[in-house]
Amino acid sequence: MRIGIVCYPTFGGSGVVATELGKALADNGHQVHFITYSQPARLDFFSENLFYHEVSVSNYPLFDYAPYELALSSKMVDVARFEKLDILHVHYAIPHASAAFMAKQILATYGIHIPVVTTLHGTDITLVGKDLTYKPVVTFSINKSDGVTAVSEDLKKATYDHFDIQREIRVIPNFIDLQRFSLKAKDHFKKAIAPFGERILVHTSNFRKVKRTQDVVHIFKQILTKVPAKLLMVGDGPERVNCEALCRELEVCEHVRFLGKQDAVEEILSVSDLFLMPSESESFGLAALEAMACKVPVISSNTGGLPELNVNGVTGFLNNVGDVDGMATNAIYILQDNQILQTFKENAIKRAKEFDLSLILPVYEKYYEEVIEKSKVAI
Ligand code: GMT
Repeated sequence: MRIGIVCYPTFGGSGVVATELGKALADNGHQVHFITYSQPARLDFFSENLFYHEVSVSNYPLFDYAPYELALSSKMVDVARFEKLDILHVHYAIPHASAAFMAKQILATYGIHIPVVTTLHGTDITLVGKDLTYKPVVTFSINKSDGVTAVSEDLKKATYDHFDIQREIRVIPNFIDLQRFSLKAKDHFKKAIAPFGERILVHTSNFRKVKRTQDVVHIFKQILTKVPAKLLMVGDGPERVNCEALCRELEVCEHVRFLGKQDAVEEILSVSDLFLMPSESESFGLAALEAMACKVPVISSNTGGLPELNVNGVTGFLNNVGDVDGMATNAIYILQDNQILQTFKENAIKRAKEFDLSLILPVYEKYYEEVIEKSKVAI
């Protein structure tokens, strides 16, 4: 199959899922064409089946806002025509689904009919998408896609709850390449962070408000009263500066390290004991799955799709959003006892195996085939 993938090229979850999916499809013999405004963060190697087409937006003094969506549609038309794509798969509805709709209409004038699959990832529905600024366009472009997937049952439900959607949405969860994530922990790295065998807690995100990163620091402060520990904060974003200030205020700086954006997150996770994800909303929680794949149990909020991944009392614990005390109590329970920690670690990896790439890739492939077949009938 010749597949066009449109996504955000950044470290965000939707971009990671799109890139890992494209790489896996290419490994499986498909020709994959990425269409984005810069090289996706994880598209870092050469493969004969992988292609990257950059969308460049030409500016003009008249534009306060350069029309990215038009440039994207034009690029989709160009790539679809000349690379003879069979399907376009867009990740994150805004603005990719409406740009794909536009491209599809233009392609039809050349007698080319290409089905579009839209994958809903999270805030494109739960936060940004339902804002009235975008809602009519998001609703329209979801209804007009030839296939729509959501990364959890909860996100599917939220889409039906918030938008007037007349079509089927298929749930295909996030996945993990367990081979990449089953690393042996680097002892020297662990020793450098926790020289006296302290427990290592970790949080990875893009430090947006929705991640409630300050809760991470509050939880950690409480953990420190019972368990010697260190906290690794991985990633960057608008909330980082507030978290750093909070660390100073709570006098925990000597135990916290802000590592910024990291490519090899698996190396950090593999030395960690517990992952903290107190998000306000989380459609799936790919970062938590990555932690679990490295044998790291998860303390998370019980919002969105997280209960579909993190099993309460088995792979970690789930608490209400903002229940810092509850999260700290559960974290201490796991960390205080070696045997309990070990059991949670084993459970975490066992659960992660249910989301292995080898299980989810064929689901996407079958879905593409199904959508292509259906759209042939519709022509
Ligand atoms: O919706 C977002 O915040 C953006 C998106 C991203 O690109 O970072 O994250 C979402 O997609 C991930 C991949 O499907 C999910 O694992 C995340 O849970 C989800 N984030 C939220 O729902 C906040």
